[in-house]
Amino acid sequence: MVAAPASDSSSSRPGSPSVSPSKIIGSLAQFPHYDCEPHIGTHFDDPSTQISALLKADNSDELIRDLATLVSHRGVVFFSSQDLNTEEQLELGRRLGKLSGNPKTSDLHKHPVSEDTPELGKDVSVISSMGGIAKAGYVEKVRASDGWHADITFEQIPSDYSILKMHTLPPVGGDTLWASGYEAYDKLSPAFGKFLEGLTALHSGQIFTEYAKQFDLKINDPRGSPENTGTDLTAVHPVIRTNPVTGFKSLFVNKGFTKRIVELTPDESDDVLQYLFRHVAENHDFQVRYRWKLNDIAIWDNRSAFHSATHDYNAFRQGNRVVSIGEKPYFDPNSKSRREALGIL
Ligand SMILES: O=C(O)CCC(=O)C(=O)O
Ligand SMILES: [Fe+2]
Repeated sequence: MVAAPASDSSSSRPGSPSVSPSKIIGSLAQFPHYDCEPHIGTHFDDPSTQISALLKADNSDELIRDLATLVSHRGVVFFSSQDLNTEEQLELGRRLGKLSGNPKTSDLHKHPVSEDTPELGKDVSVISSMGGIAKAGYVEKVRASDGWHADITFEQIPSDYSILKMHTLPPVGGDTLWASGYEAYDKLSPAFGKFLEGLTALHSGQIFTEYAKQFDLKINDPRGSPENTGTDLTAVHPVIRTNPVTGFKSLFVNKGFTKRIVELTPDESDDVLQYLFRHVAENHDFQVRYRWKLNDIAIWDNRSAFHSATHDYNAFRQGNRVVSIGEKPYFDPNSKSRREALGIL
């Protein structure tokens, strides 16, 4: 068992496990929105709702804390046509984590191989069709579902939230998909879920070590936490993780970075991981697919949602991503599944 460290008890976080669905939206209820799918995704689709205004509002701490809570419950939240600039995106990244209770030592992530562009700095990752980290390890003609991952799970202290703003889009294509880690857990049989709860898995960012070698880059260090240091981009995390904001159990292995379930034989590990990767990729009842428009923003919780880009276009596509660092992943044996906590049958 991987127990919750005392300082990270879910009871000191906003959004306790007993929160009712109508309370999840909190102070954001005043802005037009709808749920994209039953289990994942909420969209603030009216361009009069601007995150830049939330950041400056008198009750901005309440609004941003409620936004973090909403993202943690819904997996991903979309905002249409945003004027948020890079400085504000960085501010949002810092405040989402802090207001939802991440450790004092957690800051914005510096990607191991992010370029130090003078205009953007190392706290922003450029997500580009032209290359860079979004294309590292990408192979043409592999199954599109090969791309499912959660961001930077190879770090000792991985990410809580990612914020992606797309400023350049192809005329059609380049959608992104997200999948719910909560529903992925809830859709397993109770017996299989219990079996996974005792296990841990090795995550590796080897593709970025290779990328650094190929382009003669120095691995950035430290990367948003004093514990995210050095050039060994591997970490062991629980297979089922408790999200500290919601208190819900989530599946926490992903095709992009998870290599091995530590307690199983290599053959057992390969088969169980293959099953779980297919479980995420093939259950479109807990996925949402987002068709981007210019300057839209997606904010997701990497602790309990997976995502995958779609490489189906032949044009320039680019956005800026800010990733914040959360807490050391843990499994609280007393935590509930989402369906159990919300009373969803
Ligand atoms: O390009 C996309 O749609 C998503 C890329 C990605 O994985 C990310 O921004 O974390
Ligand atoms: Fe990603």
